[in-house]
Amino acid sequence: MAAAHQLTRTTQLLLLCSLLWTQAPSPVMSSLLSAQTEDFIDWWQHAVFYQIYPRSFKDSNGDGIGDLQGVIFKLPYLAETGITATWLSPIFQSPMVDFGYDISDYKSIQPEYGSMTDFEQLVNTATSLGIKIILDFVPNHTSDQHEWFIKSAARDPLYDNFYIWADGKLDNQGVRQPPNNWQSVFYGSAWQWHEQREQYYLHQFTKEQPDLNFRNPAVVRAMDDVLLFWLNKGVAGFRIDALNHLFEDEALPDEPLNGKTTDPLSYDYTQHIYTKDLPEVLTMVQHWRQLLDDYTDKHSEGATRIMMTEAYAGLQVLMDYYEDAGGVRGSQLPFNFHFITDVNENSDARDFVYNIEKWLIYMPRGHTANWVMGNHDKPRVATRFGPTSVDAMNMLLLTLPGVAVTYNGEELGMQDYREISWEDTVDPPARNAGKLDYMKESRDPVRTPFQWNNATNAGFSTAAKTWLPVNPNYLVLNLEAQKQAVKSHYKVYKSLIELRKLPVLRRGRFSIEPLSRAVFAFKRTLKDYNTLVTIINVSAKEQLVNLTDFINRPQKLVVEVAGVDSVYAPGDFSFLTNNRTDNPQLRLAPRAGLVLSYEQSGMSVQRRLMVKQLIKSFNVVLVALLMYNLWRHKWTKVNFN
Ligand SMILES: [Ca+2]
Ligand SMILES: [Ca+2]
Repeated sequence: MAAAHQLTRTTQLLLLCSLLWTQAPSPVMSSLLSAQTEDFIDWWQHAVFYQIYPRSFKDSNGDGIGDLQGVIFKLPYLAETGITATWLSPIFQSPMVDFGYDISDYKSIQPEYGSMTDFEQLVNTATSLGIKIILDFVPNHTSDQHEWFIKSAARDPLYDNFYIWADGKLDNQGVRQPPNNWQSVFYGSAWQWHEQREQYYLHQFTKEQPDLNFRNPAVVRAMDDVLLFWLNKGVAGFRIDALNHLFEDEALPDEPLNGKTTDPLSYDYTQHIYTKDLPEVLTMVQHWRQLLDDYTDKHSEGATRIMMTEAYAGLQVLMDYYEDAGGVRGSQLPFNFHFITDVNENSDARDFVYNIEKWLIYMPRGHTANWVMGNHDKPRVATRFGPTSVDAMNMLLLTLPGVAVTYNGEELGMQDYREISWEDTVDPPARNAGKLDYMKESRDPVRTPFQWNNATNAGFSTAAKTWLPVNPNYLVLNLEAQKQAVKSHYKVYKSLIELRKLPVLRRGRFSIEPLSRAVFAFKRTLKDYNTLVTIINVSAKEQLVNLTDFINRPQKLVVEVAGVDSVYAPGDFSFLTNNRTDNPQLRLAPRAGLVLSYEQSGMSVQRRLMVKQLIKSFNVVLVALLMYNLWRHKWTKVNFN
C-alpha cells in the first residue's frame, strides 16, 4: 500500500507539471498570433509615401520640364529604394500659374507632362513594381480658365453659383471696394473684380485660382465625379490640397486684425476666423471618406483607397479629421507637419520629444500616426536643420511608428538653392513680393530639378535651359555619387527602409525620452523580437551618451544604422559589451543619430524558440511517464489485491 500511495503522489506531481507546461504557448501558436496581428496592418499603415514633384523629377523629351514618361523611367529607382507608395503633385491640365494647382480640366493630363495613355502606363508600371499611386486633389479652387468658371462668369444658370461671387461696396469717395478685408494667402486682396459678371469673386490663392462654392451641392457632385474618374483609372487614393480653406463664412464679415503687420495686403494682417477651419470642412472630409470606403467595398479586388489631407491647422482640428467626437471617420492621414512647423535647428531634445508625444497623445485610438519631413512648399531638411542633420532626421522619420512622408530628393539630402535670380523666379508669392523681397516668399529653391548624376542638368534634362535652374552643387551632391560612395545619405535612407520591414518597426510599442537637452532616444519593442533604439543628437556639438538607464543594461547592443559622420558602422557592438565600467558611453557626432538593437531578455529569438521547443519535447516525455505511472499503479494495485 505504501508503494502504491507513493506512486499516486508522483502521478499527481507529474500531472500538475504537465498541466502547467501545457499552458505555455507553443512556438507554432505564437507565430499564428503574430500572423493574425500582422493582418491588421493595411498597405498604407506602414508605407513610406514618396512625394514626386513631377515638373522637377525627370524630363524625358528635353524640353526642360519633368513629365510622366520621366516618372515612369524612374519608377524602378523607387522600387529599388524600397518605396511602395507615392503621391504626385498635380499633373492635370493647367495654365501653370501656380504650377498645376490651378486646374482647368480635372480629367485631362497637362500636355507638357504627357497624355492619358502615359498616365495609364504609369499606373500599370507602378502596379507591376508594387508601387501605389496617389494623386493630388485640388478642391478649393479651379483655374480661371476652367470651363465652370467661364460659364459661371457668364451667369450660365447651371454654373451661376459654382464660385463665391459678391458685390463690392463703395467707399467714402464713392470708389468701388472689395466686400471685406480678406487677403489672399499669396498677398493682396482675396477679391478680384470680374468685368463681365460685374461682381467680385473670391480667391484665397492667386487671382487665377477662383474658390469653388462647396455650399452648392452641384459643386460637391462635380468634384465627387472627379474622384471617381481617377479611382476608375486605378489610383489608390488622394492627397487633398489646402483642405482647411474649403469654406468661408457666408455673411462675408471682416476678419479681426492680427497685430502682426501693418500691411493690409499681407496674409498676416488678419486672423482667419471666417476663411479657415470652418466646421463645414469636416463634413466634406467625412463625405469623401465615405466615397472612398464605398468604392473600396465595391472594388474589393483593389487596395483600400485612402486620403491624406493637407491642412496647416491646430492639433484638435487635425484629430477631428481622423475621427470626430461622434466616432465618424475621415482622413486616414491628416498630414502631421510638426517637424516642419514646430521644430527647427534651435530646438532642443525636449522640444522634439514634446512635438512627437503630443501627436500620439491626441491621436484617437486605432488610428495611424504620420510624420511629414518635407514638401514642395517648405525649406528642405538640410536647410531647416543643417546639412549634417540629414541622416538623423531620416532615422527619426523612418523609425517612428506609422507612416513616413518623404519629399523627393530628401533621400540624398538635397539642399535649397537660394541663389535663384529674380529673373529666373517663377513662384507666384515670390513674384507678388517683388524684386527686393522675393526670396523670403519663394518656394522655387525647394523645387529645383532632382539631382540624378553629374551630367548636364544633373541628368534631369538635356535641355539648354530647365524650367527652374539646377542647384550647381549637383556636381558633388547627386544620386549616382551617393550610390558609389562607401557611405552616403542615400545608403543610410535605403538601409532604414529595409529596416522598416522588421515586425518591431511595423507594430512595436513606442516610448520616448529626452536623455539631456541635446539628445533624445526612443525604443520600439515587440515580444519575441529584438528591441530597436533610435538616438538623436539635435545639438551642434558632439555628445557622449550614457544609455544605461534608458535600456536597462542590455547584454549586447548592435548598431543597425549609422550616419555618414558616425564613428560606428552597422554591425558594431563591441563599444558597450567590452566596456568594463558601469558607465558605457556612445559617441554621437553633431546632429547625428544612431539606430541600435538589443535582445531584450539577453536571449535571441532563435534561442528562445529553441527553449520553447525543448519544453514541448519535455512535456511529451512527462505525459509518457505519467501514462506509465498510471499503468504501473493499476498493475501494482491488482497484484496487491
Ligand atoms: Ca518634358
Ligand atoms: Ca474656399
